[in-house]
Amino acid sequence: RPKLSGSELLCRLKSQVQVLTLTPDLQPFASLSWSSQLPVKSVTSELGPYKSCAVVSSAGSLRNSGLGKEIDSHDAVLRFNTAPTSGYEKDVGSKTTIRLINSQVMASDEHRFLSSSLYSNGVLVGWDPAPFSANLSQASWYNRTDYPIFTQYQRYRRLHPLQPFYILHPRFEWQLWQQIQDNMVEPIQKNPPSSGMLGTVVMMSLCEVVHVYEFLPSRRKTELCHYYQRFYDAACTLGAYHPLLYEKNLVKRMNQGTDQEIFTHGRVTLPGFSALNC
Ligand code: NCC
Repeated sequence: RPKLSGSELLCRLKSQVQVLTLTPDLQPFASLSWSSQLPVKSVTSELGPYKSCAVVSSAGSLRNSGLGKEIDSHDAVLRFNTAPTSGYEKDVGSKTTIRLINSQVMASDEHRFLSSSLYSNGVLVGWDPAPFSANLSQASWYNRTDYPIFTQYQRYRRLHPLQPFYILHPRFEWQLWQQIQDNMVEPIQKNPPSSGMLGTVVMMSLCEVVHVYEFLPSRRKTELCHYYQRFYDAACTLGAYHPLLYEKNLVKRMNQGTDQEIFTHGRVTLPGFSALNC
């Protein structure tokens, strides 16, 4: 199979991957009493379009980056899981427009999802690793999520009824996974892409241009897992469960910025889907 160019890859992504969130009209939700708690429309028809966006990975290499001002200058900023801004403004900024959280964060007591103010700013988007090619039928995913996200979702919505809160459709996870696999020669593990990759594509569907910070590590590359924790593990940057290395390879090939910008700023520049002429 011929290796695709960066712009061919971008067009593939645009045509093959649909960013979709759960809505009350979808089965099995349509027949469940709490379905009215789900947003009526999918995330891409309710948010944006934004001009310029930032995706802030949680990587340890953000430490001492001084990127905070630049990150906050974007129209919308996406952050992940438990990544804080308070106390780290100089390096990661303080604006949070969207927070993408995995089901482990939504469901575990440790992260105080229901009570911590960390999650109460901006728009929440949750996701759970679904079995390969999952549809929404009872048998495949809804009753077999990795973590009990739907009970947590209902609780959270009751406590924060005005905060927008979406859940990614598992089909989106696997459409994106398929694009990663289609562009690799080796077979990759059948686990969904990391939050970082999912969030990047969510923003590509909401923004004209997307800047991703420290997903491709800069000269500050470190084994420090997160900028906000004293925990060292190279697998955070290179991947274990998620096909992270393959995701990064794909993003590298789609990058429209320079290698120098990656080296100095850990910054990748991707066009939003609306800006592509395919
Ligand atoms: O660590 P995590 O990811 O929350 O990081 C968010 C995204 O930033 C990118 N990243 C992070 C660290 C690093 N050194 N380099 C990076 O490129 C990745 O793209 C990553 O997705 C996740 O993807 O949801 C993940 O979540 C954590 C964990 O569940 C949450 O942080 C909550 O504690 C997972 N860690 C564990 O399960 C132990 C991680 O594997 C994936």
